[in-house]
Amino acid sequence: MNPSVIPALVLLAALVPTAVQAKTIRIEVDGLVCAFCAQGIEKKMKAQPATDKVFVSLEKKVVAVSLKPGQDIADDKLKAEITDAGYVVKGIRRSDESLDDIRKHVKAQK
Ligand SMILES: [Cu+2]
Repeated sequence: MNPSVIPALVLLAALVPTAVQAKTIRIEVDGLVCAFCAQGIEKKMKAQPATDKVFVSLEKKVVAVSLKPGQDIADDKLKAEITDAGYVVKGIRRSDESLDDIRKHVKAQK
């Protein structure tokens, strides 16, 4: 191997895990109508081993979960948990934003 490419490879190896690992999952949920819905879904998300913290916006129908370092929850698992509780998952998006940032953005969104 050409020695000049080694620093580039080392850099790439250092960047890849942080690029892949999401900090938070933002889920758009249909059917959240009252505080009991919000509470129930928060409880379900908190019961996941990879969950650090949960934020639920009843008004914007958004559930956001911050993940423990190096951990994740599969989309299928999220969908199953939310569907079983009687709600409809409209979208799942992973993000590098903190839960606080998502909370701010959701509250500001029209
Ligand atoms: Cu409800």
